[in-house]
Amino acid sequence: MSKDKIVILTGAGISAESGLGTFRDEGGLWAQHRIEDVATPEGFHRDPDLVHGFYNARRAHAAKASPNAAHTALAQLEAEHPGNVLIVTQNVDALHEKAGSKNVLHMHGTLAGALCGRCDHRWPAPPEMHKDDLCPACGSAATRPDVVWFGEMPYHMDDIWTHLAQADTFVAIGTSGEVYPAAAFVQEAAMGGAHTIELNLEPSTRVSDFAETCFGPATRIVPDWVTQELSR
Ligand code: BV8
Repeated sequence: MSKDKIVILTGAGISAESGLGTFRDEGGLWAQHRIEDVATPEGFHRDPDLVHGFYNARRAHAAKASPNAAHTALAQLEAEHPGNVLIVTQNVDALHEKAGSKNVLHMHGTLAGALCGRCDHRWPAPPEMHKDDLCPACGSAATRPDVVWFGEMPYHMDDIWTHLAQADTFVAIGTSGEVYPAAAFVQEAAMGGAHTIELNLEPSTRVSDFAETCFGPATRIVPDWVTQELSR
């Protein structure tokens, strides 16, 4: 059994078969809204009702969603692989945790979190958030979803760079490789000597950076890869 340190980056594609929309696929979330309007601080400032509505709908949808075979396979890998397994997810849903994964970093935040734009207080988000909600700590009407919008610094970046430098294997699952800094993780891991694998429905924009690729739905190719990894 290898004691490889495995770092896994997941994107919206791993949750697609759980019924949660991706961003850039046909009919995806960005097809219904412009990024600038719903996933930037400027868009939130311009129309907080629109942005709260966008995230309230996603929070309700995600709360009802169940993990699929890909999430479950990654939880099994964490439980049974003798080396360290870390999931860095771009996703704001909680499907990795619902599947049993413990070692998860949400670099773009979570739908389950609320943040005060005035005092930085964080608390569990209510099912619906509205622009007139008051921060439980400072009382300001400055509450927002605790997600990372475009132009904002993703969370846990120091930890993530350290783990990428130490990785023996880096796997990207269900991500188009369109958003930075996540899109650059494969190069960072490869520079540290990691073997790099892309598991995706179709080649991402960064496919040429990966040493190994496998294409198909995550619920098929991720369990297959985990079985192979655990038998090494
Ligand atoms: C930042 C919010 C720096 C929460 C999101 C170069 C360097 C650094 C930054 C930049 C740069 N160039 C541009 C930038 C700025 C920008 C950026 O990357 N822009 C892009 C559009 C070019 N990046 C940022 O602003 C980031 N911040 O860099 O800060 C900084 C420095 C100093 C000071 C301040 C800041 C912040 C980025 C975070 C933005 N927030 N989401 C939310 O609403 O969810 S990003 C958004 O896109 C999602 O969170 C998602 O995670 C992300 C990526 O999308 P994917 O997950 O890849 O999903 P996508 O739909 O694109 O693809 C799905 C894939 O799945 C496809 O490949 C498909 O084939 C596959 N698939 C589909 N079905 C299946 C499947 N695979 C398997 N099975 C299936 N069934």
